[in-house]
Amino acid sequence: MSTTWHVLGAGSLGTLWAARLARAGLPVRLILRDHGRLASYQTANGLTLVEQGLAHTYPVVGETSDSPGQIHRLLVACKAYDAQEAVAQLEHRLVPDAELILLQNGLGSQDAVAAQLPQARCIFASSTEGAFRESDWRVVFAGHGYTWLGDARHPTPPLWLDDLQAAGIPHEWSTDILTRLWRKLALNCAINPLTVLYQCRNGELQDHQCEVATLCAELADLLECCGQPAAAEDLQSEVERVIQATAANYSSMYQDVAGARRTEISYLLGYACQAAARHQLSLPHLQQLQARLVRQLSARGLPSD
Ligand code: NAD
Ligand code: KPL
Repeated sequence: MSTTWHVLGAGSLGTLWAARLARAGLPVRLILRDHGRLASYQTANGLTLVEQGLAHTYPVVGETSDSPGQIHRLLVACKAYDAQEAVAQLEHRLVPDAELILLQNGLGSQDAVAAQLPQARCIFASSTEGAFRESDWRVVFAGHGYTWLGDARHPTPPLWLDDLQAAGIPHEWSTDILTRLWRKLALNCAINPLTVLYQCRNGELQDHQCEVATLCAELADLLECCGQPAAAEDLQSEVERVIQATAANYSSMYQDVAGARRTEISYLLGYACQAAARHQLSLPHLQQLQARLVRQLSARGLPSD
């Protein structure tokens, strides 16, 4: 009998994973915020995933953090700023050697969760898949991609990667997951804040090439200083390539701001600036960028952390 996949957070990525695991006949349970959300979910008859215009509903069982039953495997699919508290609410149900898969973007939240649960195995993930919530309990699979998973402390891949294979979740076990997360953080820092400040699509950053190049140079210095030279390699050319390849898109941070949602700034630019300060590295443009972004978020009445 397969171990149950508990999925914490019924948002875009949580639904995308839960629906595909359930479709493959694997045992999945969805953990919702509270009894109100659970009651709402129960009237919907399951999670709906829309793929290439076709909608399918999967009757995944819902529960809340105070439901009974131990948790052996937990997919944490909430935003970085919610991860620590969401996991804390479940601590009493986690077996000592539980496995957690942390899907958060940026850096900082993963270490915080791992420190909270020293006996658990925390697997960090970095995903290029894209999904968005069309309405409650209904998610659109918007962009095919890949998920890299890794554990900096134990390089042995877990056996349950077979479940991901069976569920058709494209993935790869990575022995350098921190490098991947740092690289993605650097890309996000070079692109996302500028799209908010200039209120533009990614492609319009081609009109701000000098500013992008200056940020990339500072980010590369930071990566080197943080012991991540591989993440610094050809950073500027990759940023330029991503800007071109995603020219018509709005960045995830732009979309959060446009939707008046909290951003993950503290786990992206905030994390980068703090790491620079720890290393006494002066990165004036990155720091200025953070100050401008914080001002912009505050002016819009959004949290700046
Ligand atoms: P989301 O906001 O759509 O979903 C998060 C869900 O977690 C929400 O439904 C929220 O209610 C729930 N949640 C928060 N606290 C909870 C708690 N205590 N108990 C139960 N549920 C709780 O977020 P998302 O877009 O799925 O993003 C999740 C993470 O994945 C983020 O770090 C994001 O940057 C990253 N990511 C997202 C995408 C994407 O396409 N959506 C792609 C790559 C990476
Ligand atoms: O990941 C991204 C995002 O929008 O968050 C890209 C497309 C790489 C832009 O930084």
